[in-house]
Amino acid sequence: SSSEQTFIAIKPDGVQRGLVGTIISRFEARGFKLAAIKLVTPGKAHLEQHYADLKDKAFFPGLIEYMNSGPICAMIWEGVDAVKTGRVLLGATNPLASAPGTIRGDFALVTGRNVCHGSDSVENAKKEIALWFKEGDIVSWESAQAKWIYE
Ligand code: YYY
Ligand code: MG
Repeated sequence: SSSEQTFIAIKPDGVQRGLVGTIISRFEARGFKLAAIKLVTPGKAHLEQHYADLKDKAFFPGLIEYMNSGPICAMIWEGVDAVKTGRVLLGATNPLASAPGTIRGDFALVTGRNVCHGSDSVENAKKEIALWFKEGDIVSWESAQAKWIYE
């Protein structure tokens, strides 16, 4: 679909393992444009809201503890089909099912330490962006590369 925004987060394991630059590079190199970025420890209530759809799952408490265990690099990436293509760049939820070349397929082994988050639909991307960012934190800018990336 046309140009859209997605919410991508590097989870505490990704930050601790020094993968912030690598993950940013993959989105940049693909042609996506960074619209917002911050390093945050938002706390349990915020993380429970982010994963509210999963609150009845057995893994939920562990998931929240893991997400609350260190800083998260929260980002908005923008471009054509950013939501679906962002998920392709991340790989499958279970890293063992992720193809090499994906972030999880290259840098993770288990679901509970899968390094990164990406919105799964345009609707959820909008919700997540609103949860993680204030409007003033989101930058609208024209990339000098755009004419070389888009026809
Ligand atoms: O969107 P995605 O992150 O790929 O998976 P979700 O089904 O939304 O689950 C969110 C998050 O929860 C996942 O990235 C790891 C964790 N999780 C888990 O620990 N164990 C599972 N069986 C499923 C998900
Ligand atoms: Mg999800």
